[in-house]
Amino acid sequence: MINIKEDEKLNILNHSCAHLMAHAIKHLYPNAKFWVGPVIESGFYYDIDLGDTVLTEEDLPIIAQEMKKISKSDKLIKRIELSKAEALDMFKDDLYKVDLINRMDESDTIISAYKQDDFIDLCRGPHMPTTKSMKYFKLLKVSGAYWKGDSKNKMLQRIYGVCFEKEEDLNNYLEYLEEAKLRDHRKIGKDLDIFMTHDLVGKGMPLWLPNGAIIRKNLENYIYEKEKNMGYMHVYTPCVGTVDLYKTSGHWDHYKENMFPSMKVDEEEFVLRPMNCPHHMLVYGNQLHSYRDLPVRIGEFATDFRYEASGAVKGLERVRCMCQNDAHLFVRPDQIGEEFKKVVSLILDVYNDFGLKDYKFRLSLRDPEDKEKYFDDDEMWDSAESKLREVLNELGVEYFEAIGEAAFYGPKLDVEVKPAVGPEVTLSTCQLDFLLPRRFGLTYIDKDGSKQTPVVLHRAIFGTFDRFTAFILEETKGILPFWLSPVQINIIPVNNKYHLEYSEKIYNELKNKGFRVQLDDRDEKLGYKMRESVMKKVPYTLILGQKEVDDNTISYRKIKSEDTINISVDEFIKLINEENKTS
Ligand code: TSB
Ligand code: ZN
Repeated sequence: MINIKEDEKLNILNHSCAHLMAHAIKHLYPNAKFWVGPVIESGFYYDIDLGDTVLTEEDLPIIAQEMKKISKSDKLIKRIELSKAEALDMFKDDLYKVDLINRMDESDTIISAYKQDDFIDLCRGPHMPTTKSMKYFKLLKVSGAYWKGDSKNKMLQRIYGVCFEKEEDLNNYLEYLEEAKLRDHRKIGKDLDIFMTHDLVGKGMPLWLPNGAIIRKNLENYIYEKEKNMGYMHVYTPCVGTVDLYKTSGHWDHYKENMFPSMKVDEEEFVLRPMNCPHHMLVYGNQLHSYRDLPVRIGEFATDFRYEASGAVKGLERVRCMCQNDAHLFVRPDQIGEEFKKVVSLILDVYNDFGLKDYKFRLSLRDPEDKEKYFDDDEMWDSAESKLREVLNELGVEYFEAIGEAAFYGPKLDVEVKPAVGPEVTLSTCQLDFLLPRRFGLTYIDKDGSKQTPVVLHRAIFGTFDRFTAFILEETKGILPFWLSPVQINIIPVNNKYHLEYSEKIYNELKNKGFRVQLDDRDEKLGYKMRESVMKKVPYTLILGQKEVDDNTISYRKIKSEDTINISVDEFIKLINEENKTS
């Protein structure tokens, strides 16, 4: 989709539209004060202080109408240049503008403002020449936003909008937004009873409902089998640790703002864990290891807690309580390349099984100039980074490099995906780490009898079960592969009076074979039940009537298809057995 911020023309147009909106708001609410109104990837927003007035979606068309009026009146948009003193004087009654002016660099000797008719606003520009340029816009939503993003500050109101040069572009964009809304996993998750949230549990803490739990269990089984075959050993460890554990790992110093606050029990101080690495370090350290034992691969489906800002939490995609498909791979330095290759191959294998195509690999490297952010061992960094590149090239994987994005402890590879709504997120990750094993004093006995420190690869293929589920719900629009669907087969008797007995027989047969099957024997019309079956995205709907009873067959309709197919029960079982395979 188009990135408005990066398209120069659209950027200026949207910025000017933000001013047009502020202008209209000033007409409608003369006491309104304005904070900032930037252009973003999907249009623009403006943060506004309206005193005690709280806007709702219903106010947006009224504001839009006033905007149209100003637009039509074709007012010139003029640039005015001011000294800092003049600017401070001009906006002296507006604490937000004064704050902005005072934050400007001393080198900003000239401050610009833009004036259109009776409205003036501080702005770097540039802008469109007249208000008439902003004809095809739409105000999209309104929400609360703390001043400067700080929850201790006043809550302002943020109105989002978007503007295009042509009506057709606007309509296409709005259509795309409508479609994205339907694809949003929060909607699908609700429609298909996959997860819920509740204020009494808290923000960012979804509850997985039975349908969601079936998906998650199947994902766990799927990845567990793959990992087991690759020599992973799975463990269970507690989702708390003492503060000392996280001081040892370094998280307490470097990751504290992402953690829940600590709690005291007797004499011990605990934290909910944000990551599982420290626990897995201890598991590795529990035994002596020889160079021959490595790689040691310790996996866990592990619950973590992270403090995510309340405005950032989103369905299953960004949560405060999550379950990682985590593993820590302890390798000798000479095994880094090979092990990394196995991880990337596993990622490709899994994405292929799910038919995922829309993703990007990002290789995050250090900035060699930045000696502070990255631990200082150029040789180690160079060799690790070139090994990762080599592997990616060998596998023919397309990737882009992000210099200066590596973690303090090593380079990493992330898989970036775009959700239906909102910015890109990371799904899979594989991070090299030279430091953590040192902090925990981990060793292996090398060939010559000397003690050496292993290197660790942190990796999560699904990322978290939460985020992965969110993503596949959006990618598939809720039509999951057969093996993952909560209800795989829905049986509808044409007439309960005559066909229920046969339907029950088929139901039992399929159920006994281990399929997730449902019998819809409600007293509702056939058409209604069939529509509901499609709405619930059930892969196979069986319609059993007199013909099927007489021939001992079944008729099925596959999701996304209009055809009804009649086959023998055995043939049908063969068909779904095939579909039940995960790859
Ligand atoms: C891979 N220690 C490593 C681990 O060994 C680690 O925790 N890496 S992480 O911080 O990148 O998290 C792993 C994955 O969890 C991410 O790639 C992302 O897919 C997922 N994730 C991170 N934060 C959230 C969140 N708030 N909600 C849902 N999933 C998340
Ligand atoms: Zn880790």
